[in-house]
Amino acid sequence: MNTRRPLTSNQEFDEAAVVAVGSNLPGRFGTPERMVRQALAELHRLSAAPPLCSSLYRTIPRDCAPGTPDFVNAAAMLWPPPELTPQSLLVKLLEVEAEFGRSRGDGRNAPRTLDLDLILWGTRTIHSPELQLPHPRFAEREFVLAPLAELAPDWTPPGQTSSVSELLGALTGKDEARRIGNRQVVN
Ligand code: PH2
Ligand code: MG
Ligand code: MG
Repeated sequence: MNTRRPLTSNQEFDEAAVVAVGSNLPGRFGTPERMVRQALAELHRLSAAPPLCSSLYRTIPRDCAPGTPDFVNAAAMLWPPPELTPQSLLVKLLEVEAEFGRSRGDGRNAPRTLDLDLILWGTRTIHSPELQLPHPRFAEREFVLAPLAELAPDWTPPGQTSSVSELLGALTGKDEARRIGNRQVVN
């Protein structure tokens, strides 16, 4: 069972890292849906408290070549242990991608077995070539906001003046993300 409740206090958000999870190629654990479920379970290792995991969504590819398969997307909130920095968490996410058979060099936004993007970490702001926090485009992406709105609807992330659910509401009508599964059981 996922024992954490949806977050309500900003103090909790301040310590939470948001990881956007995506897959649109089958891999060693099966379909993209199974890849995402397995990845959510794997993220447990990178959190000092049980992660909060969203439902899974089937989403229309954004900024991808014509014919790109639909994605399965989800979001997880982690409470990284104190020894992890944003950079070292990013390295660990890339390691998990590699374990899940992610190949790089297939071109921009090519189909992938697993994509783990560090989107937000509390109020932290980072602008380095390898990592930008908050992720510069997360507020335009239904495939990120729809799952995140399940976990932290009332959070106003750094750099925004609207809550996650308001940001999502500003995008609705495009119908790009459809929920396909229940919230992940992680414990
Ligand atoms: N990821 C991208 C580009 N486009 N579209 C959807 N629907 N889902 C994604 O995860 C996604 C995308 C780059 O990583
Ligand atoms: Mg991505
Ligand atoms: Mg990525």
